[in-house]
Amino acid sequence: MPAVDAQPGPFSFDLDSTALVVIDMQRDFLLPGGFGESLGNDVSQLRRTIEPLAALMAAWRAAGLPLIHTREGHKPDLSDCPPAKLNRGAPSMRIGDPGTFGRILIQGEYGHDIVDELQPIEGETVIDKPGKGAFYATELSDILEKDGIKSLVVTGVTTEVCVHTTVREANDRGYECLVLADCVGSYFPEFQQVGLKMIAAQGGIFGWVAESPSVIAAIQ
Ligand code: TIU
Repeated sequence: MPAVDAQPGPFSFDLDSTALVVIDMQRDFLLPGGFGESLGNDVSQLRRTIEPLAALMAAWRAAGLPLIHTREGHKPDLSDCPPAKLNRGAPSMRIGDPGTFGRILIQGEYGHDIVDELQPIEGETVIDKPGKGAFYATELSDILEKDGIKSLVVTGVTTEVCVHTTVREANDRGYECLVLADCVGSYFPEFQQVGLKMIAAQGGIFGWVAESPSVIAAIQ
């Protein structure tokens, strides 16, 4: 059973029951000129994850292990977007409004899809989720159960929002979660730092934290 150096201690996982989850690496969040940047966010804080994540995904695929992508977004008629979410933010910069890369966070739009460098390949699961967490109103739980998955290696954006919501719930559902510091990103450096600390504090209160090169070494 491979083990990697992690906080608060070694993370052991079984190759037969571990999935890599790549959360919301979408153009709307990551591309210069996109929705995220138009809200005043520094997208370079997220873009630093693309290169290490591409290397990790290549190694994960070479090892023949399951890879799950998620995308945050909504149906074109917004029927799956609660008013509490829709009415957030400056008018004209809300979900469904026209943005640089199509209607903001709407399924089928260019901006809603995953960045070119990290596009899914045939056979990989893509979960479209209306919430921050990857379990709410999605088929993720059924897929993990069907495939006998017990551990998750979690990557993507943003650390304190969709990554945290997903990992917290995965932990409650009984999954052991390893979050990779170099493959998760926040627009806010202080949230990145404290967001990672929160996971591994108190003896790993809801997960473990490591760096991707140690996972790549463990699966080769
Ligand atoms: N994917 C994800 O984290 N969605 C967000 O809206 N994150 C922000 O930090 N805004």
